[in-house]
Amino acid sequence: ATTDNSDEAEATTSEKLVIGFSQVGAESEWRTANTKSMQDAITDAGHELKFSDGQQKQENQIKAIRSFIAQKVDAIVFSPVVETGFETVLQEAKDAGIPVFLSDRSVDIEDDSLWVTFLGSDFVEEGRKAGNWLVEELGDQEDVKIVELQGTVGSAPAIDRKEGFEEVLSEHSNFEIIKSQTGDFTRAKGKEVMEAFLRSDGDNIDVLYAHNDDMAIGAIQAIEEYGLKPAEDIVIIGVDAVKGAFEAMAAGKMNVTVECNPLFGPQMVGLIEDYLAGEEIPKRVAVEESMYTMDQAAELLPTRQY
Ligand code: GYE
Repeated sequence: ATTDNSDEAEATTSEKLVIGFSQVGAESEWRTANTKSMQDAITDAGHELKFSDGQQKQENQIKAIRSFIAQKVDAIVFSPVVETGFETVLQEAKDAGIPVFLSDRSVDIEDDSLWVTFLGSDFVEEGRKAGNWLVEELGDQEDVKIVELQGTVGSAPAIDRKEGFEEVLSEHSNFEIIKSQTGDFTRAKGKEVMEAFLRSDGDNIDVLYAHNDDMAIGAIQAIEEYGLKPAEDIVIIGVDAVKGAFEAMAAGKMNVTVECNPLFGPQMVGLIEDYLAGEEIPKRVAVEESMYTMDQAAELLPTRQY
């Protein structure tokens, strides 16, 4: 009977599950693609989805998880807007015997028994990729002045993308980050903060490092309105590799984007099914991704899925 494990697993996984998904919000193209990927994967697998959009607010996410617990869902997929402050509610889920699967963003919590696994990208590595590209590109230029548009304050991707980027630049004294502020991962905020950067530092800015493409795209608008040429007067680096970035690159307005793949819904559903079928799954699962430049944009644009 012990060798018959696979049959048993199949019998268990073909069961219809009720899955609660507490999503961050709808702040970016990346997020929209991620939501769709997760929704499709859950319903295509024949499971029932209970979806909650947190509107980038921690308290909404805590409420959503409590409601999933009250509804006795089989599993919770949770994409935490910020890293800290979720201990209590995750303990409540654990006490109720409901497994929590961290999706996209991780938490900064000592007790890692409060969640089953974290499936997401390596944001520090994305920051390093952005930094390494810049060093390759402008490494021999003197006195390179960078402005940084950070993601949501306290979120894993904002903290880690800053860290990875700074780690690389710290070894090159010709680079200086002269301004760094949050644009909350949205186009509107990216534009607004870039306008402020331009007002104070105008023609001194050589490079924009934006923690996501949406903020970069908002900033491109601000740069054009200010009368400068994005990608020429100011080098523009984004993260995500969403369609909007490929369009901007194909139009010669953005230099590079580091890929952060949001299409891991099927991978997540696989992990949930495996876990509930009694399989052991790793604590950390990575999403695969790459990096794209302006000269590749026109060719790759039609094939981009998000
Ligand atoms: O880069 C950004 C989104 O957590 C990886 O959140 C995600 C980030 C993504 O708003 O566009």
